[in-house]
Amino acid sequence: MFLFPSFPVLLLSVVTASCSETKACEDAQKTCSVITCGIPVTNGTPGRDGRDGPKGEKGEPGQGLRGLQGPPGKSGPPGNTGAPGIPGPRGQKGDHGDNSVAEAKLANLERQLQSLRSELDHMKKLQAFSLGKMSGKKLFVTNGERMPFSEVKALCAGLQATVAAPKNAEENKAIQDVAKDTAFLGITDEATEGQFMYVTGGRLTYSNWKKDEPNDHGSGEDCVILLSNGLWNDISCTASYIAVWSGQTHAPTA
Ligand code: MAN
Ligand code: CA
Ligand code: CA
Repeated sequence: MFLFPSFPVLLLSVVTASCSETKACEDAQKTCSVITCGIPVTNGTPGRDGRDGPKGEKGEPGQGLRGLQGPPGKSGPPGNTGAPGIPGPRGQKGDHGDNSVAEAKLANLERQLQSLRSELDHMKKLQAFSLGKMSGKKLFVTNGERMPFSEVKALCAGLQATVAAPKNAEENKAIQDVAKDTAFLGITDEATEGQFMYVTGGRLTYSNWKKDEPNDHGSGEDCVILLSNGLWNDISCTASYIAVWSGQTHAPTA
């Protein structure tokens, strides 16, 4: 509302209206010294529109009909992994596995082994008694067969025994009595000629050579025999003599 072009007109119209009575006019004169009461005039033409006022507050929701629901939106990204659930209930007891069957068989085998060990110990004592030959802890045994030295070794290995080898006069006599004939001893000089060793290892600690023996006669004599008189002679390993071995007092436990 621009007052400038018609300012005097407006002032006149306002004041004119309020000065319809003398008292009011006088009051107006106290505050508006510039204005003088005058003759009433007709209203001027309305001024131009003023500037837009400030934005009003948001209105209440409308009362119109709600539109149809739109299609579902796209799926959102996956959420984070949730916490583990509580453990499930305990399952029923399973069947006996093969392990228990194997364990039962093993326990049975161990009982049988124990029984066999006891029986073997008993038989060894009986044999020792029947032979009447015991020299210390060694028990000399023979099957009375003659064979080359290689077979004597193989037989003894199969029996987890060692070829008889006397370590003293007492053992020499024990072997002599068991064999009843010329027998191989577990002694050779196959490794180094002239240096007789036990087949189990080690240099001789006892010997009972016949006079002029060992002589490595002929093409070579690397084995040793116990003659029926108890003396020793070196002889060819391919010749055949009685096999005598010494077993252990107890069977190995493992
Ligand atoms: C004789 C001696 C022994 C030798 C045998 C071989 O008895 O020479 O030393 O071992 O023959 O048969
Ligand atoms: Ca020899
Ligand atoms: Ca000889």
